[in-house]
Amino acid sequence: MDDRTIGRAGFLGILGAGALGLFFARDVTGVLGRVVPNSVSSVVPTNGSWRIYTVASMPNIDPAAYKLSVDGLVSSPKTFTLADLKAMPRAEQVSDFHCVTGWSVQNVHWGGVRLHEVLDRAGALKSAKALTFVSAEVPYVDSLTLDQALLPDVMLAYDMNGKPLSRAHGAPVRLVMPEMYGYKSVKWVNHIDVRSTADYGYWEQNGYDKDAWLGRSNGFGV
Ligand SMILES: Nc1nc2c(c(=O)[nH]1)N[C@H]1C(S)=C(S)[C@@H](COP(=O)(O)O)O[C@H]1N2
Ligand SMILES: [Mo]
Repeated sequence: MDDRTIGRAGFLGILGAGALGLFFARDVTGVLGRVVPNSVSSVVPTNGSWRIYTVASMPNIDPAAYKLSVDGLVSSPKTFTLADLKAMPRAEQVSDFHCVTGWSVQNVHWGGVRLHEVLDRAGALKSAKALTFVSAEVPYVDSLTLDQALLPDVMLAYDMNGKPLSRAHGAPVRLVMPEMYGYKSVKWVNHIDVRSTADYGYWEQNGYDKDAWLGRSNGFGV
């Protein structure tokens, strides 16, 4: 058990769990974390190290030229610069990261923005039910339903462990979806297509489990 994580529940109370039975809380500094460690972390004995993945070639994006476009089922399609994203309310969290191939990195500190910040500005329509995250690394892509994307610990991250996200980890902006296997956490995201259905992503089309929730697939299920 992770005592530090459990201890957080005592600070500022428990935030929404939603229908998914996930519980979150903020520590004294306001950083979000999971109250109950997920079953996956509790059977992973050591804190591993990252493997850097690409399927084509690693984009080299000038942060000053970066643009995130948000379009599809929205009332006003928008394009955000990195400065625009940084001007939005900042979100921070500590979460674990699990690749379905069996490695994990625990207690990663992320900084960025929640999805609702960009969706509110673009005005998601009633028919909007899912988001497709498109990487500058063509053809990498993956999707979340709107409900999944709006979980308290899902974010567009531009900082990792107190520093700007590195190129290898998806600079300047990647998706972080800690409740699901790492293939959902699209790196070098530069386009969010708001859609009516969540289409399968790159790895789901290439044999990875279509149910990406932690513990349900191969790897560390209990
Ligand atoms: N653009 C892009 N995003 C990606 C991938 C990739 O190959 N390309 N790999 C995914 C997988 S399978 C994992 S486990 C994580 C790995 O994150 P890292 O490369 O920062 O360690 O990125 C995910 N996002
Ligand atoms: Mo992965």
